[in-house]
Amino acid sequence: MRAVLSIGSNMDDRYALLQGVIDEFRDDLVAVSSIYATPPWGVEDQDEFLNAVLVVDVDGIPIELLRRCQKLENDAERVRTRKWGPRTLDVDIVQIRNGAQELLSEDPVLTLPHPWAWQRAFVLIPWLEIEPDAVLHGTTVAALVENLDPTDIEGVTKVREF
Ligand code: A4P
Ligand code: MG
Repeated sequence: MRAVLSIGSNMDDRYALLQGVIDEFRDDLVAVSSIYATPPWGVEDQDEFLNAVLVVDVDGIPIELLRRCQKLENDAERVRTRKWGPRTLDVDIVQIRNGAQELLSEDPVLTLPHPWAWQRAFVLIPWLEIEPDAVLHGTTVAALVENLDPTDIEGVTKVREF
């Protein structure tokens, strides 16, 4: 299966934390976006984030991928203080596909696609960079980006490549 992962960090050595995710998935990597600096979304009184999106090709079932993502978060000694609050590392599964088929799940343990992705510039813009034809909820990611608030789009700035 193919999975689109969104990774983010706004604490400690943000570059190293994101690089650690790339290293973990190095054998499964299909594509990886540049690193973007992004203003905090949801809870605004916290530091700037670095975000990126990767596409991986993995075997196994979706919950195993979620556990792998959560292990990375735990290894980063992430402490959960508050929803949408500061974090050393966040690894979210945005979408899982089998061929052209998008997996849908309303299970709170693994909701697919990720419930907020469609309105998050920090997910959609890096994703568009690596999959210009991507589709989410039946809408192209390009169209979702066009519908974002222009200030949200401007806030997401490319910093460098991995
Ligand atoms: N979960 C359900 N579906 C998924 C999925 N598709 N991918 C469950 C990953 N996890 C999923 O997550 C809570 C629960 O979501 C987990 O138990 C998992 O089983 P969490 O990581 O413990 O809590 P959280 O991350 O604080 O909450 P939440 O709602 O997941 O926050 P988000 O959506 O991760 O947003 N602003 C910028 N600029 N950049 C960011 O990266 N990130 C967030 C966090 C907020 N603002 C941001 C950024
Ligand atoms: Mg999360």
